Amino acid sequence: MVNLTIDGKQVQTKENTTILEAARAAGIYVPSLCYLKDINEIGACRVCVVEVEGVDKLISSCNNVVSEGMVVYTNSPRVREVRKTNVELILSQHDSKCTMCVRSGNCTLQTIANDLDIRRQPYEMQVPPYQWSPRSPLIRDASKCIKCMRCIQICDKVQDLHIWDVEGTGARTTVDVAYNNRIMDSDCSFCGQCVTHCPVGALSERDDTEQFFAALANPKKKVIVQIAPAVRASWGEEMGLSHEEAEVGKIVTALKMMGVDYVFDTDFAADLTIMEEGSELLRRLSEGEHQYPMFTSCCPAWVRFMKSQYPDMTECLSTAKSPQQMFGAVVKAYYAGKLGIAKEDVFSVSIMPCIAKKSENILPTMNDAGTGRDVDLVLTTREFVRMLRAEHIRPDLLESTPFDDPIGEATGAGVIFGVTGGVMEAALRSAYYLVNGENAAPDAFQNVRGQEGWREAEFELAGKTLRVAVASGLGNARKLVKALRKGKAHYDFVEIMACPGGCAGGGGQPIKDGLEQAECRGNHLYFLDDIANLRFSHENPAIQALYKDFLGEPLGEKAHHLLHTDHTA
Ligand code: HC1
Ligand code: SF4
Repeated sequence: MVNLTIDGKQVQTKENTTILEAARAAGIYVPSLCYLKDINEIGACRVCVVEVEGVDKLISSCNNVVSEGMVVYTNSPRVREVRKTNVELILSQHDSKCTMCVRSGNCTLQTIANDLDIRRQPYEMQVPPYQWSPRSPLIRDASKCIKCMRCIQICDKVQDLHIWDVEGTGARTTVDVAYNNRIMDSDCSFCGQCVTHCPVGALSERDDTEQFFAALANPKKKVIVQIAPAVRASWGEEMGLSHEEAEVGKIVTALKMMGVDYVFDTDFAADLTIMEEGSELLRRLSEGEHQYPMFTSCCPAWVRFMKSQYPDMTECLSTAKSPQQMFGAVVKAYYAGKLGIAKEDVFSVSIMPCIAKKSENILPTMNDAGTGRDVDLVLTTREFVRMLRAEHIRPDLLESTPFDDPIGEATGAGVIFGVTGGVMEAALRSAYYLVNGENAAPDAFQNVRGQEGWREAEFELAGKTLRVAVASGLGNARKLVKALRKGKAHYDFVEIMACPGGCAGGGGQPIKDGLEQAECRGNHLYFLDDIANLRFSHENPAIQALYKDFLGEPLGEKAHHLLHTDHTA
């Protein structure tokens, strides 16, 4: 242990602890901007500077460790002055139009500048211009970038994709897509992890809310919205609602108040995915040994990653489309008719915890109902929250409304799609039934739960040992795929989600700078599964009715046409 003094307080901490961590653990808050624990500890912004007795210069506290007898001042007059100057210099290269910024009210730079009582700009302004393709699902505004390097590090260290790099020199240094590439032509998965780890408004999703309001205002359109599993565990965060208060039924009410015609649950389509993917798995297992496992295909960032990094393995992806796309196809090809609407008059919207879904819905193959696009518009959880604000809807005053029939019904198995391991668990529940003709206990497969980035389990199925693995975060996905290619790992079925923690930690989710929320949101989804009336996808009566009335059999001709893709686009 190491003993030191911070702001006159005796502190004891483990060796190699940074001064910043030691101070914060002792209840002394040192502000920081570029710092991200274990990911970005480079002292670039110099907001966390502290004074150490016997050391001439102020030092950054995020990347200097404690030593025995050290005497630290975190807020001395010298520290305050230098910290303020450092922030003023950052602001001199930052477009500080906070009133129009997507992160206003949730921006670490704004908070720090306010806390430091900065009211004027003493330095000459040098703000780089905004130049970016408005078509990209992921937007970078160079005029907001503070060169903290967090996006570079998240993409390198967590997602192992290396999309961003430093560009230019001196005052013109900025961050851009590496090798002068354009984001749309790069291997970016659009997972959005760089967005959720940006402390300011430099990175965001493309804002598509205007298109939503335009569709609502169009009398010819029936607007049908689906809500993804993980959205229900996060949407209330920015509105100050607890998990218990932020019932999914309040989202339904709010959307109806905005003028939406029908609101359905993507969890229904997750149940449908299980029927198709579970059947596909059993068929594959019956074919005997394969070199590689079958991979889940519901995460579009993972599918994009696979296609760009390991194109020779794309055929190992399940052909099942994601629940979002299955839903879009079924709504237009089938339920529009049931509701007495022409499919061309349906405007199909999804609210997703994800940015990559904005690139999935425009793939040319995602047009199985023949209207151009099965899902017309994808909005993130953050965009939904912004729409609530724009409509002046106070969610704390809302009552809950049930999802619309007949495809509002879903099971606990569908809910846990939103957490890492959930797709696997839901699939195993139904695969067991399909093989044995009876259910296992609903929690029989909970060994696949957890936050570890790559985990594995074995289960007995059809008299054989089924080897499964679950990974989240593309860096973990790459490690797993590499192990498979080297013959160091062998599995039958693998679930991969691009974002750490699964969709609960998705790139379109509300941002709490420096705090990872995926585990807490995931636990809420497990809770919702636990209290659900139905916990097996194959027991969903709306799914049974859909097969009986329309689809026929899982993997049958109609299902194949509407619910599957070969991932060639
Ligand atoms: Fe997901 Fe999925 S779970 S991919 O994370 O399979 O985005 O929530 O909607 O499509 O169901 C996301 C979440 C979501 C799909 C489902
Ligand atoms: Fe990297 Fe994901 Fe950001 Fe793309 S969206 S740059 S893959 S972190």
